[in-house]
Amino acid sequence: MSSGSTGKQQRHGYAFATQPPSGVSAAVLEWVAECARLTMPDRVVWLDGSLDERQALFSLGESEGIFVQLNQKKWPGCWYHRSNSNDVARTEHLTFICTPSQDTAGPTNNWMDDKLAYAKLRGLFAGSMKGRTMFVIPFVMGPLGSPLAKVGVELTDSPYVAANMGIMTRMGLQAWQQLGPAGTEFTRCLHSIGDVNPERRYICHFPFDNTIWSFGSGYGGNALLGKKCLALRIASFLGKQQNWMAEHMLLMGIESPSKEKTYVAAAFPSACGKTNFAMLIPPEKYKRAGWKITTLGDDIVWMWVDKESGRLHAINPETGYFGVVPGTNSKSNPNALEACRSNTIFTNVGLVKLSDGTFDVWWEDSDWPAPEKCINWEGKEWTPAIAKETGMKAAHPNSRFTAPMENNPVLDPAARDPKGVPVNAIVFGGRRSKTIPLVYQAFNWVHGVYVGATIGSETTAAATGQQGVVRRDPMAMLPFIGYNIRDYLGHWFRMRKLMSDCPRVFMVNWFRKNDAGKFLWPGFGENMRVLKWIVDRCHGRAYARETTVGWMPRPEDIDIEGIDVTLADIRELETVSTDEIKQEILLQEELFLKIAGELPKEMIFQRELLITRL
Ligand code: GTP
Ligand code: SPV
Ligand code: MN
Repeated sequence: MSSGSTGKQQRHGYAFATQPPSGVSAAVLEWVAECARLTMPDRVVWLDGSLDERQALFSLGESEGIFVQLNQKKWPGCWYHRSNSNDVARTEHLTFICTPSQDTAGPTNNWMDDKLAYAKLRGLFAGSMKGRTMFVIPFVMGPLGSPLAKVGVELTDSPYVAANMGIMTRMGLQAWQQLGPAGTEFTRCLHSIGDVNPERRYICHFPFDNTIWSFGSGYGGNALLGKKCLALRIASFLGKQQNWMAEHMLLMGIESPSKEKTYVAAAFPSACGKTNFAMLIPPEKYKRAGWKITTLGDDIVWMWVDKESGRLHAINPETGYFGVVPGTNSKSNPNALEACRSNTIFTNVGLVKLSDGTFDVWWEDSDWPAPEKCINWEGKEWTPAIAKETGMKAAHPNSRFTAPMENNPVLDPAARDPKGVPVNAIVFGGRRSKTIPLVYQAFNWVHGVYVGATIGSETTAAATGQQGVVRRDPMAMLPFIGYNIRDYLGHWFRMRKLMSDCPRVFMVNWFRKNDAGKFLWPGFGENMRVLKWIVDRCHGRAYARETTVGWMPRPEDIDIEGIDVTLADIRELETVSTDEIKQEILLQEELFLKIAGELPKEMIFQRELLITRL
């Protein structure tokens, strides 16, 4: 390792710090030294989170061929990255919870004995950073000063990961301050891109050691360790012990014409509409009436019971959006598009060379006409003709933008408030072409937990594997629960006892199709019409009828003025077929059998009640 006499490493005129700043705790120094001895980087660089440094990370990445600068007139501060084509989604089969006992991980997680996992990964990490730079990335998840804010340190050999962490987390010197000069409580995140070989790819979590080791992938959820690994898997494990919750949810504010504010947290599985819902623009008529939607977060919430009010409060631990690109346009999600206008990283979209030699990006269903040609996510030449002939995509269906939340024109004023916001409603949802109605409300919290626990959803491109098959995805957390699902569900039931007033619970499905395979509901901004019913229910205003699955609006309770949806469509969308629900209960067995013998009794009661109602 060369530190240089000045403690700085020159890179394109910028000097990265090669010595730790003052105030870094001994525990951090020791751990970084230990990891450096294992991975043997040529140099260790201590990131401070400054803007100049971010620029230097991009320049360094550019010289390594992993970043391409986009046309700065059209895309100020924006960069393009293409990952290895075998490394474009989360790999759930290579993701492990590593503990002494398999029971801690439970039946839905891949488990590895912790000692074996350390031994195996030590072998992979040994010398893996030779000839490379190790970046020390200090970061905080959660607003500084929040009771739940957590410090993490990620060591990585990827400038792409470092630049992303700078957008997605509170990265930099403030993390050392939050930890304190004697601090020992931080999540130890070790990452190396290795040789990006799926055969040598492991994403390992050691919840008892507050440690994450990830090897062989540079893709988002596998490599930005503050996100799914820390803020969901490790955090859910901690939350169970400390009476709080880490959930795969968006968080949004709804202001009514009378300035009443309602906060909704919603759990939809990956690539099922969280980012879109969190940023929705109400239809013209609602805007005119004074309805406003604001975003607090689009992927993760941490929730705890506020001592004073006895209500559930929530924060978004992140500071950016790692969002699905294809389909993002000025009609579907103008706010997301606006958020991507500057200081954004585009990963695995099409790269277009302009006539002046600068670069643009393109993706399917964007606002811009298709280019004559571009380089697609696999690095191959793409043309509209090739696309037509072979079905080749310019952008990978799971291509992503990394955009700072500051760029969101409808960022909620409380988005950085350490006290969080009180949650009025929890909304569950899935991608279901049949069976599940547009919206219903659970009878109470316990029923709501059953509804969330039995979510089924058609799989998407966000994870590798077969797509479009219905799988159970409890609370949209199946890939992210950091411990035994039995205890996770028990925790949800138990949380009710800690609250004096609890959020109302709903289920939605934007994806129901008719027999011709066409979506019955227009979705996106028009989801406001469903949201209004939810908000009104929260405040005891809207009408609902009791059905076998829960409280439902009458068809006339969903406003369809100004959209191409008829009352008959709404009836179809809200149809609950006894036969289909029976089928659904049978499908739930897939989950129940896994937890057999240990299923929280509330789950069994709720299923019995549902069967009785049928
Ligand atoms: P992750 O970032 O993977 O957790 O996903 P997400 O839940 O934030 O999903 P996102 O909002 O990015 O939506 C993914 C895809 O779902 C989009 O590309 C849209 O095509 C589709 N989608 C989102 N909202 C709607 C909707 O209301 N109706 C329909 N039909 N499709 C939607
Ligand atoms: C998801 O897959 O749910 C995402 C993207 O939000 S990733 O960060 O890759 O997990
Ligand atoms: Mn997600």
